[in-house]
Amino acid sequence: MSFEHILMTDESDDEGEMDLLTKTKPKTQRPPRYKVLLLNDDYTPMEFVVMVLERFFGMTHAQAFEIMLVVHKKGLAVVGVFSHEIAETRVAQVMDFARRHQHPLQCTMEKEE
Ligand code: TYC
Repeated sequence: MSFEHILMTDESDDEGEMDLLTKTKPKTQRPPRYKVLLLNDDYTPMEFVVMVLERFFGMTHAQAFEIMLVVHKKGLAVVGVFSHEIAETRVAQVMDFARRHQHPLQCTMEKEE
């Protein structure tokens, strides 16, 4: 558990001075999120990448085409942000699908922040 230190004035002090107290407040931990990244290469057909984005990331054809072009032009793009388990599954699904079709398409995950 992490704690947040808060500076407070002590009102029990009748001298009218500002005494600084430190309080600890339990901070709720949010589960970490993971970015799933798709990487460009020179060989995977554009239409295959579009199909991957539709099939595994629930994108429409138009959304998938747009993101595919971002990857093609910029080298990579974040295609979704998920829990560790979901991100791992999506990466495995993409890598397996690409391998079975003998395309060198690469998909990875990285912790957010
Ligand atoms: N650069 C590929 C081509 O010109 C297309 C491509 C796009 C490949 C996105 C991978 O993640 C990728 N055929």
